[in-house]
Amino acid sequence: MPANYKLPATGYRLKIGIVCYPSVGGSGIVATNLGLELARRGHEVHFISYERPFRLTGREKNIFFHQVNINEYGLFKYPDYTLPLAVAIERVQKQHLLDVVHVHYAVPHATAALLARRIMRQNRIPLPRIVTTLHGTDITLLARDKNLFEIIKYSIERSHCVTAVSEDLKQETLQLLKTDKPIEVVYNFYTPVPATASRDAIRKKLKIKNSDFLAIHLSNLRPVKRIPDLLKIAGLMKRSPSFKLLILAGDSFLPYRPLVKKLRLQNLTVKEHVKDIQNYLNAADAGLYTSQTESFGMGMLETMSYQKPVLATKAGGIPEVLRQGQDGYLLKIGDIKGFAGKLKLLMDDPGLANKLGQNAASQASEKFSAEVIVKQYLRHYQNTCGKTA
Ligand code: GMT
Repeated sequence: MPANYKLPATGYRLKIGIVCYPSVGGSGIVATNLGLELARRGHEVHFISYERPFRLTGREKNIFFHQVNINEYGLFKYPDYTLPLAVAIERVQKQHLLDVVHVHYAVPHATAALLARRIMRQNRIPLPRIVTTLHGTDITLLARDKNLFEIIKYSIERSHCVTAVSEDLKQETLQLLKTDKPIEVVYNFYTPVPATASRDAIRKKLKIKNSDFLAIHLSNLRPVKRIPDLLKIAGLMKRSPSFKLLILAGDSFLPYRPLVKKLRLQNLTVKEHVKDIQNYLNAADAGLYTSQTESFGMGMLETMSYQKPVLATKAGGIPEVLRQGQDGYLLKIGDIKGFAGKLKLLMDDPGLANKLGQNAASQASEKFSAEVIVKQYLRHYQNTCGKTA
């Protein structure tokens, strides 16, 4: 570690580049919050992306944003992002001499960072270390694509440090890529934001009673979330008139409208692109997640942070986040009746729902807080930088 990074009180002041998708699901949120937490601890953070992550105002101390400019040349059928990103990383390195470039997603981010490093070497610029965090989709979906497999494996194996957001994702990566690359598990973290609207005010807005039982789901509605299962559960719950389901959709709900009509659902409210999710989580009674797979499950963690019990599928890394019978219940994928049964159980026993919700919030703050997780990333950065290139 170069001597000039040592600060008397806070230890090393690292210069960290963060490459992420600014607004895609949980990974963008985790990367942005990580940058904010690092900056708060005195490190210098440089975000490199095609857009400023939406949670950044541009006025935060120790945070810089570098935009990747993409040109669409008529000559090429498809615009390319990897090459301008590599050039942007090289440019930032030349100006700021980063210690670490932390990329979220192997492709195209780690690939671009590795390419940038080749250019830096050629240009005799000091080299940063590459830390790659796997969030799931790059393995569970993209690595199964034979057109991408080799580049994903290469980008992971050539990174100086690789982290995965759950043990399940780590194991899946090792098996699928047939690699013995060391992978560190660093879970996601979430810091709850205080609600700015009361439970009553939100319920009034949703046109539901205070006594209604409100289950909440938040996601980008990708097929992997099994939204039809969610709707079928709401269909079974028509027997309990006080049951209501709220979906906070990160994408258009339109494709699911025909099923809503077919099931004649009157107990469903959908809100698209909500920014103040904390107000809705605060006003809910439980979380409902029916995913086919989930490397971690940020929506679940967010729900748990607001003291709500969660019902979710026993899939991927979810059991590492949600403890069966303690924070809520884990059910088989597609077990519509099972989900409805557990919802009924929580509705009939508010004491139980409350206890599970309290446990969920403790689990969220003890295992998945910024306090716990940011330290782990810093340790990996420092270990990685300590080694010679
Ligand atoms: O799930 C998605 O569709 C989005 C994707 C993302 O890039 O945010 O989510 C993945 O990363 C999240 C953050 O680490 C995890 O919480 C999600 O479980 C993971 N999604 C899947 O594995 C399907």
